[in-house]
Amino acid sequence: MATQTILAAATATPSKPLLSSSFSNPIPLSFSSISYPTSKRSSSRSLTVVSALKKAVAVLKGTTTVEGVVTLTQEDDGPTTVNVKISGLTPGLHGFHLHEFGDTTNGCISTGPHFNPNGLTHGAPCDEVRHAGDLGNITANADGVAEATIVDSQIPLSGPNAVVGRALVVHELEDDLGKGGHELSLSTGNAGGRLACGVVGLTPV
Ligand SMILES: [Cu+2]
Ligand SMILES: [Zn+2]
Repeated sequence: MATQTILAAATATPSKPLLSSSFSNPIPLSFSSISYPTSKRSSSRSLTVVSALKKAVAVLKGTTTVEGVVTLTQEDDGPTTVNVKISGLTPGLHGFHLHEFGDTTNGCISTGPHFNPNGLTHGAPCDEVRHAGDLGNITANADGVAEATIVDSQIPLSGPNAVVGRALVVHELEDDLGKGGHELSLSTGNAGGRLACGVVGLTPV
């Protein structure tokens, strides 16, 4: 049926057959050439609606009892909201980052360094100089459960710096946010071992 439609369009408007078919919609095709600007506008609008809300999830696991689920949502080109719930931690602060690779073939080690598309040094989420993946610390309560909502503009779910396919990692120790004076402060925040990690994947909205 689509083939017949395109042939009909080509016959009806031989001057612009490709454009007419590109923006074709259920409107009768004899209208295509005269209603072309309208068709184009409605086509753009429908694409915007489709991409308005994006959602992703990471299921964090490791070699210990630490585990969790993290969801990420982004509306249009706005900031990404990260909802974290991780259990099995020691009470207190734990570094929490978006690492470069969604590769767990060698456990959390193979997720690589912090996601750093701008080539900067490690910092706090509120710093201008930071890795895009620097999400700071999450705090576990006396039961070892950390729940947090993080809103961040450097971890989009689409576009050139999209984090889908990369990994979230929770660490053994507190992230010093680049200010600890340790040799690892400006690369990892000296946050210690990687307790659990999970690859960020798209999920239904
Ligand atoms: Cu990390
Ligand atoms: Zn970092």
